[in-house]
Amino acid sequence: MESNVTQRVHQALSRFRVEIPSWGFANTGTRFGKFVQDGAATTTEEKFADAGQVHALTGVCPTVALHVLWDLPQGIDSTGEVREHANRYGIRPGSINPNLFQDQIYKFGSFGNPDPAVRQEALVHSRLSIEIAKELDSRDISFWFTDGSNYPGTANIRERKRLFEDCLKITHAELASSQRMLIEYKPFEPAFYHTDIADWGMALHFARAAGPLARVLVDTGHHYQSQNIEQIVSWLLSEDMLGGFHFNDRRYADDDLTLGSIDPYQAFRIFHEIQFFEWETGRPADIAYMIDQSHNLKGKIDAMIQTVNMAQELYAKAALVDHAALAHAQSKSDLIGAEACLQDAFATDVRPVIREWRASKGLPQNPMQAFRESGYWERVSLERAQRNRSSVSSYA
Ligand code: PSV
Ligand code: MN
Repeated sequence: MESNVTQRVHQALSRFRVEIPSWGFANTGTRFGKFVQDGAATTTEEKFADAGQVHALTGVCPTVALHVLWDLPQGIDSTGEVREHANRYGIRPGSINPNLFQDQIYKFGSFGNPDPAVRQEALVHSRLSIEIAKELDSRDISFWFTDGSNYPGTANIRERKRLFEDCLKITHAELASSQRMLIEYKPFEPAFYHTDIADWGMALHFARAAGPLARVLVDTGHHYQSQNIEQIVSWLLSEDMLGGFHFNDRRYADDDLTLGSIDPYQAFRIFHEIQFFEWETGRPADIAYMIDQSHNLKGKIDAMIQTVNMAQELYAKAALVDHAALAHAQSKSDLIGAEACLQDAFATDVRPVIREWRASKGLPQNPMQAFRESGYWERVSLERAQRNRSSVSSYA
């Protein structure tokens, strides 16, 4: 491999870190049922143990995203245990995700609910989530709202927008100056007529209304078919408002498929826009890269390792774009030349250099194989099988 390629890939991999979600290790399913896995994590400790495996083998996932209700059921009182798990399994708590959708009171929304008592509850939970983040030294509190409505005319859309602005401002005031509020958008599901934060423009508006520490979070699965996500990313970067990503792939809606499994060129183009921005401005983009996938059919740890591999490959390929040549071709409207800069980089097989980089860091060259040979999954499957099998749920 050309030494320039080796050097660029090594530099790219050395700065690339990606957070993995605790919920990716637990049994989840579709609304039609769950296919339980004997080895799925059944406790927060087991989620840390599994996430720790992924980090130990890949070396690039030092943090795990936590969902407050799912991972810290006792709120602040759970933080002591979480810290112990972090020390024991070698992976730190990452973004804290408030849960403003699961409780029965949120049937008609949280921050957008017309009932002030429900909004108050949502504010209390948000404050608690920020406290938890402070306690765990987590920088990002990542807000995703299911708020919306299912039928025309049933919600006052303008009034709800105002309520959101108020609640986000109040919540933002609780942040320490070292923290950030990330606001995630999603076009639909679970609401099917209108969603209060349905797209990046709405998220950007709310982030600006909330205060200076708020940024937009882009979940790659949360777009309509064929939407140009890299353009959204470029716009947010140029406004200094891109806070982070939830990576996954999709074919139809928010399918939570493995990153790059359907359209690897899409994720490559996103990484390219970010690295091109960094080259042009001379400053690193302050972005939290996170995975948001929860696999029902693939082995959970396998799927996470596969995703991390893919993220590294696509990030490394994007680092091979010749930025100077691209800028020149763009300025001359040399379409073939400009497009070739992306295509050549994307076509480069970076896998041998990635293996070399891993070896240079004392990591297994093939983390998937190392995991499969470790016997970890077989061991935890035996330990956890009974608990998992008794948790099967259905609509009946
Ligand atoms: C919603 O679809 C979402 O993308 C949010 O980020 C949630 O926190 C996550 O999935 C898990 O349900
Ligand atoms: Mn998400």
